Formats: sequence, structure tokens, C-alpha cells
Amino acid sequence: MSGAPLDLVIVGAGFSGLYMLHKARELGFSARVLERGDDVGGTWFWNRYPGARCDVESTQYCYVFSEELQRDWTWSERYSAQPEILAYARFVADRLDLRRDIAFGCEVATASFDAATNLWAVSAADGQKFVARFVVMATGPLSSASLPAIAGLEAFAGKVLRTSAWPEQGVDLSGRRVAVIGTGSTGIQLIPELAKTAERLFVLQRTPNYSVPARNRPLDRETAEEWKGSFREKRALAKTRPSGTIYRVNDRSALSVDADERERVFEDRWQYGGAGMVVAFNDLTRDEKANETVAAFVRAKIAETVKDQRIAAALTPTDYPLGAKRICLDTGYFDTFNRDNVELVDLRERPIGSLDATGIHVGSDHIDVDTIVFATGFDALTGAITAIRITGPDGSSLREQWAAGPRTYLGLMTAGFPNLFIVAGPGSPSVLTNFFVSIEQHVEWIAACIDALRAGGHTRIEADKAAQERWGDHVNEVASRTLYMKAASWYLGANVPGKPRIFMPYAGGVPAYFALCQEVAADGYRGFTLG
Ligand code: N01
Repeated sequence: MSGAPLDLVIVGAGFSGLYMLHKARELGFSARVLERGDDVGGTWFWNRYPGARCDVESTQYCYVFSEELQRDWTWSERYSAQPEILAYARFVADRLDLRRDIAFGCEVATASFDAATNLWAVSAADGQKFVARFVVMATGPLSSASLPAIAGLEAFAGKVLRTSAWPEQGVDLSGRRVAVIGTGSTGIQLIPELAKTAERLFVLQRTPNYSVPARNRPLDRETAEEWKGSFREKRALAKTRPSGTIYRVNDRSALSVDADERERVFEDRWQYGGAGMVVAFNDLTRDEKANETVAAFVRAKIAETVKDQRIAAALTPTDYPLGAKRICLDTGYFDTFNRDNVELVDLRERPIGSLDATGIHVGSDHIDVDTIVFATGFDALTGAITAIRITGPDGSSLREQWAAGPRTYLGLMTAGFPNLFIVAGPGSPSVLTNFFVSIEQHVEWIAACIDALRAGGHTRIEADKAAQERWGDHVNEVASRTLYMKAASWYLGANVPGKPRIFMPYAGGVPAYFALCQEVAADGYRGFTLG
């Protein structure tokens, strides 16, 4: 890239990067999106495994910044499947004519800030170079896959698949002997699908998960039209909710009603389907005793569904609260274990040893398989950022600065790295929310900030270390009051060996966080230094 520096380099063409590009253009900034994949869509481009589906209702999992996009796109199901969400990303890119400013197949390798010019030099793995005044990391929280190092992987003669990089042309696993490693949201969506056609399916589970039925169904015209007609009001309402998502609210404590009433409320939500189970009462996410009531309800459902009680017990989470890991939504997951061709391998009893040409050693057994699927999660929130060699003006590396855990101010910037923004970064509500709500708020904040810098004749903004420290302490303090700390989750980095255990997202909720961001901007970007 030669010529004048760009105003913005945006890393990633998922839903954050697409909107950031649109917003930058609207304000008259030059921008280029660098995307490692060969199409738009981010997580929905890569995670195309069978059963991949959103766990937020389609009517809420979309942009609201554009009347036209709302009017001209209609979701077909309550929870969209991956192909439809990818089609939506393509529709947005085409409708807003975004592709001409996106470099596909362009994996960012390094970014370094030059203090003399206040410019970022960005290089891609293929040698392309870009220079920009600002860099926006629109890299997504779950885009760096975490693959366990299992001895003997290279010796395995069969097929190895990763849910996070599923072959674009699909893969037919009918009649095959398949092992799936991992029973998080991904595994729980994938397993029922593979079970339908595999000759044998081995489910390798380390930790059982709470899952509630999604009860997906076609989205009726009336509901779709109702949302189109009131999407702004609905989003405004969503922003008053801690998770930025509209669920039926019940402002009673689970402990204030008797067991029959609790059962009625839980059963009603179980039949309705979806993550609203977590807010069936107002204290399920805060009070361990209250949480135990909903956990017990879901455990009883597992026991009711799975015929073999030994298998049911192995599938039942007992040692962490419901919702402390992100709740899973499923379509027939527990039923799948009633099939003759499905076997649960409890890795707590039979840990994975090594692989050989024909399969996997677990405990003292050997599982004969011809396909292994890794559904083992992500180096969440930080992995995609630290994968890039980012250096600040004094030569210090972001990877090293975050070695003991990410530190940011508001999840938007990190001290020592001027003009580098993160969309929905660690320290912001991000993954605890409907991601579209968080994306739109961050993109709009960043765009307004860069616009304000231009208007004020500034060329540089940087988070203050002291503000960042105070914010980090607040993020930790808020998290320490929640039940999130009671599970070994990816929120805490617990799924990646050696990753520091720090609760990464901000658990203070959307309304307080959005208000604070607004206040900080109105106060001349309090906690940032402008130059
Ligand atoms: O990843 P996970 P995921 N040996 O980390 C296991 C979003 N999402 O991709 O729990 C054996 O939750 C690991 O075991 P354990 C959603 O936010 C959304 O499933 O660490 N097993 C676990 O069972 C979700 O929360 C949708 O003991 C190993 C699994 O792999 C997030 O993505 C759909 C292992 C990983 O579960 C991540 O979900 C899908 C090892 N060495 C995902 N290492 C939507 O619907 C890991 N595991 C929008």
C-alpha cells in the first residue's frame, strides 16, 4: 500500500468490522478492512459445522442502525442457523457496498506505532503493508480456536476436523465412526446432528454442561412484522436490560415462592425454550441458593430424558452454578444419548491418553474411529489480539503487557497503545450481552471519538494507566460478587492451559456501562490523554 495513510485499518470483517467500515465512511474517513477469511461474516464464516445456530433470537441478533436493512431482511426462524446469518452478513456487505474496501485472505501479523508520525504500520502474513492513523481490532471474542495438544495426533490416519474451521463445502460423515471432543455450546449443537447419520458417535466429555431446549421454530410473519415495525423501541428496551437482550422479566426471588410455584415458572420457561431460564427469577445469577433451585430443575430434566441413569448422571453438572458458564441451548441433545449408535465417554473417569493411527486411548480403553472432531473452544477475548505482534511507541509488546491478563480502559483501549481501539474487548460487557447491542455501541463510540479528535485538531488518543487500573479493579470487584467466579469457564480463561485466570468481560450490565461510556465522552474523554 503506498500513498497517503489511511484513517483507519479495521481488523476483521465480521459484524463489528462491517459496521465500523460503514460508520467510518459515513464520517468521511478512509478505511480498509483486513480479513483473513475469504468472505465477510467472521465467526459465522468459520463456524459452519452442522447444527450451528444462534442462541439469541434472530429478531434481536441483528443491526438496528439502518431502517433499510431492517426493512429488507426477514429472518425465517426464531434462532437463525449459520447459513442464514452468513447470508445476512453478505446482504449487509452488498447493500452497503462494503466489499470494495475489504482485503480478503489478508491475515494481520504485526502492527507497530510510530511515535514520530503517530501512525500505525500494519503488515499482513503475505507481506502486504498498510499505514493508518487508527487501528480498530474488530477481531471478535471467539475467533482464535483453542486446540488441545494431544499426543500422537500426527499418527492418526483418519480425518481431523475442527468446528471452528469447518470445510466450506461441508463434509459427509454418514456411516462413519466419529469422536467429538468437547461438550460446550458448539458440541451440544453438533452432536445431535452427527448422531443422525454416523455409524457410531463417541462423545468425549470432560465437564457436563447445563443445556435448555432452544425450541427453535419458523418465525411467523406476524412476529417478524411486529419487530420490523418497532425495532428501535425494542432495542431501546433491550438496552435497559443487563444483557442487552429482551427476556420475560420476573422480579421475584426464587426463594420467595414455594416449590410448586418455582416448578411452574421453570416448567413454563423450559417449554418456551431459550436462555430466559437464567432470569426466571431475579436472583438466579447472584444467589447460590436461588441458583441451586434452577440447577436442580435442569438436572431433573436430564434424568427424565436420558433412559440410562448411569449416563444421565455422567451428563449432569453438579459442581458449578447454572449460568456460571454460558448456558447452552440445544435441540434434542440429551435425547441423543438414548440412541444405540451414541456412546458417552466420561473423560473424568477415562482421560484422553494419546492417539494412534486408528483412534484414541481413553483410560485403559481404545476407541476405534475414522474421524475426530475438535469442538474444544477458543482462546476467548484475548487470543485473536495477542496473536498479532502489536508494539507501542516505546517498543513494548501488547502480548507481554497482557501476559498476566488483559488490562483495558472500558474494554475500548489499552494504555501504552495509542490510537488502537478494540470493539467489545475484555473489560467491556461484550460476551455477556447480545453481541449486536455491544457492537453497535462500541462502533458508534469509536466513530464519534475519532470524529471528535478530528474536530479538535488531535491526532492521538491513549488510555491513561491510572484510569485503566481503576477500571480493571472495578471489573474484578464486580465479577467477584457474581456466580461467574464459581465455574472454570472461558470467561475466566480457565479453558486454555497457562492462561491467567482473570474474569475478562465486564459484569456490571449494559445500562450502567453504556451510561458510563457516554459520560466519559461527554466529559472530554475522561481517563484518556489526547494529543
Ligand atoms: O467452547 P467451550 P464452545 N480435553 O469452551 C472441552 C459461543 N457459541 O465452542 O468444559 C477434553 O464452551 C471443554 O471441556 P471443559 C458461546 O458463547 C455460541 O462450545 O473445559 N475436552 C468443553 O466441553 C459459547 O459459550 C453459539 O472441561 C476439552 C469444550 O471442549 C462459546 O462460543 C454456538 C479439552 C469447549 O467448550 C464457546 O463454545 C457455539 C481437552 N483438552 C458457540 N479442551 C451460538 O449459539 C477443551 N475441552 C451463538
